[in-house]
Amino acid sequence: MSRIAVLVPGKIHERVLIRLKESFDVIEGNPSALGAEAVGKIRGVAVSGTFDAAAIDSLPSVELISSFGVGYDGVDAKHAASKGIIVTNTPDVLNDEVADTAIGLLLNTIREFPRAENWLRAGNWKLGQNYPLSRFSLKGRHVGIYGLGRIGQEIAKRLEPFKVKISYHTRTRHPDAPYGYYSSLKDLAEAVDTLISIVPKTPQTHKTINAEILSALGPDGVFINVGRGWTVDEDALAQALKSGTIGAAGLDVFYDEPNVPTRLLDLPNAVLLPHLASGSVPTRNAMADLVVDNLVEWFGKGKPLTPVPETPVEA
Ligand code: NAP
Ligand code: 8YV
Repeated sequence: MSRIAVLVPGKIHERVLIRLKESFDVIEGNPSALGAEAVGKIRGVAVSGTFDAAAIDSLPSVELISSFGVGYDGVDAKHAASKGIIVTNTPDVLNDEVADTAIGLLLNTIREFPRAENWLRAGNWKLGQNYPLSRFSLKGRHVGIYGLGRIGQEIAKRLEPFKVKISYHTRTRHPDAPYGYYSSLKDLAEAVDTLISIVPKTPQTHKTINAEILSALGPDGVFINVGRGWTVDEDALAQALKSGTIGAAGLDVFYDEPNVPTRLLDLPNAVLLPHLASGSVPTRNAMADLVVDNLVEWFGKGKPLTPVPETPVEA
């Protein structure tokens, strides 16, 4: 008996391919290179990155699109839902890794550890010099978290032992959260001196970190982004860092990855990482497993494990 066909349209974690091949007929590459009969057999997709409306429409028999990553902004989930097609993502299994990265990036940005290491490697220490004292300290800061979802909550929990004050902005208040709530991002930015962004890429979050918000954060302000580059007006951020409108920034994500603007690369007060917040072997393996397990569960038991909110089935 022939097995169910699953399309892998582009590059994906190797473990996804290995595990998929245990249960499915895996078709790799662009479906436009396949004949109509082969395309018609594809019932599942495993994708890392983009799968737009046209790609969805090109597969007449597709039932489930399993997306690698918790952010599924590359997949047109609304369009899929309108056709009764399920989209799944990989929530929760990466919360700890991403929250740990946010804390590491925050400390690197505030205490300048990457710059200090470069200074040591350049031979300055043995010349009898001392690395300059960092301008900023985490001690006594008021940290605002923009997005208190699965990952934002883990970031907040990790911040508690640092004895900083913690506040947040989301559209929906979390009455049980022991942190200050601000119903607007502007009010949050005015109240805090440190802002961590961990919101998804949506039409509502586009360039919401703009000149006004950065100015509200102030000259001692530190901005950290582990959410999506889409959320930031990078021109305004580079200008704010250069002019001293804010003090420093730590960024794991960028507007047009992997293109990091020169105006950010040139700044000494920006710590820049290549979108690696979930990038450890164990966490990426767990994400890969969840991509495959969603397909296995759907085709085996008729119930996906982690459908996205737009999708027309209950979790
Ligand atoms: P989540 O559980 O869905 O949480 C999202 C949070 O953002 C919620 O608190 C939500 O609250 C808030 N939010 C959404 N839209 C908002 C808006 N317009 N204004 C204010 N708050 C808004 O998602 P998650 O699992 O924590 O992941 C968050 C995002 O992090 C992902 O979507 C992904 O883009 C990014 N991410 C990045 C990496 C990386 O490698 N750097 C890794 C993992 C995830 P309300 O709905 O109440 O507003
Ligand atoms: C991944 C992420 O790096 O989960 C997300 O939303 O941004 C990261 O964990 C990405 O999805 C893999 O390409």
